[in-house]
Amino acid sequence: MKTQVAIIGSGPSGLLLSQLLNRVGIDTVILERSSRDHVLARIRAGILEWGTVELLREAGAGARLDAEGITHDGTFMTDSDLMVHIDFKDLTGKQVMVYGQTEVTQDLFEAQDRMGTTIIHNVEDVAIHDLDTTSPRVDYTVAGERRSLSCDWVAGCDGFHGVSRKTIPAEKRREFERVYPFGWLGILARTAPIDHELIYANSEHGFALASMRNANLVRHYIQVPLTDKPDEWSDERFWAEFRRRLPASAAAKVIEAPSIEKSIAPLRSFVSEPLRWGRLFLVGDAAHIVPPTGAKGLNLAASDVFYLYHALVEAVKKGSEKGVDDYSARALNRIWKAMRFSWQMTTMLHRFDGEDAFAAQMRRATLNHLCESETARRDLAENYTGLPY
Ligand code: RFL
Ligand code: PHB
Repeated sequence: MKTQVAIIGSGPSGLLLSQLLNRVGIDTVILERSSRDHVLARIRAGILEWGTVELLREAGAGARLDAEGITHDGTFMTDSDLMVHIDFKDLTGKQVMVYGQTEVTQDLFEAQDRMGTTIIHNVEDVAIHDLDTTSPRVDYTVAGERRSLSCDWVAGCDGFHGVSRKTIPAEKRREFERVYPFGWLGILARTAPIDHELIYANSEHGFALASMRNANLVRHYIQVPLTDKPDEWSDERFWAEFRRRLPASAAAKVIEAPSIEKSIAPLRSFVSEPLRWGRLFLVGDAAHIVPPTGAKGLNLAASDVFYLYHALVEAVKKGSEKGVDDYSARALNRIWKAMRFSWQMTTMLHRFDGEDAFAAQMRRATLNHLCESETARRDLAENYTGLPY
């Protein structure tokens, strides 16, 4: 089999890149390790920057998002009973949209089906070869049969545990990492959100986030030790701890319901440089991970796709490799700023085990400063709603 761009992974990065390329007549084949049902069962990100919304529209996958997505003009940050509203719209003129990653992925799969793109699921043992030539090759096994895909370019959209990043020789990669000493326990439940916007809560008992998917579906999180297991957290225990971390006025509005999903995700900051090796590009989680506190994971995947899409169009349609040469530096410039913001939000809102009394005062002072300074609020709003591409 032959294609112009071989894409490894059908998460949001792989699907969005493929969809944008197909729309301008560039041929792709996607190789995915899991089944479609498995990809669609993953509950992950929930907040889209406006740049992501616009890119999904440009890809022809914006109709349901425009009908069902909930636009948010701001968010709340709290420290015990101290509460500050960050009014994105007023401070920056920008908004964000509540629309789950599961929905984004489903819309992109459907758009790709309409396009007739070849997406091969349940592939194993993907191996990328000849990246230093103009005709690389991707070998894989499906239904017990070894096959080969010849291509001009390879997009590594296969997430943190994929093969693409590891294909770049270790001595040519530089990795930066910070692992946080806690995780997020998340639940999904059919009940009404506490407020019309998200609440990021810091308290003496740790962090909590009140989020949502729609008017009758909430996604709530609490910070937990990495050693905790989801089955140690009954619904009753979760709701009690969640309420304890919110300001009293917000806790009073919590309407409990049974969880329909419960999982723990570790928090990590990670970047691997460079994002290009010969004819291979790393995109999204294959190249970088952010802690979810800034809601940047999915949005960074979208901005990487934006840069790579334009670079590949320039290379394939105009024969200029300037864009592909610049891809790594352009994407990393934005990635590092989102890394900084996500790290800062994580530090500002979480309790670290064994911390001293000074740390809690620093968090409280940051919240107080946000309450009193429009400049501080605007800085947060500018980063949260997404820096320009
Ligand atoms: P994905 O979504 O991980 O997709 C990668 C795809 O590649 C496939 N794959 C392979 N295919 C073929 N061969 C191989 N060898 C392969 N290895 C892997 C995988 O099966 C998968 O389908 O990466 P992508 O597309 O770059 O998208 C990035 C986003 O998914 C990610 O940034 C966010 O979901 C991060 N994230 C969150 N971000 C937020 O903004 N808010 C959140 O609340 C949030 N929660 C999360 C998250 C990530 C999580 N992970 C990765 C553990 C919760 C979790 C649990
Ligand atoms: C979510 O709704 O899953 C969500 C929202 C905001 C975040 C992280 C996760 O910062």
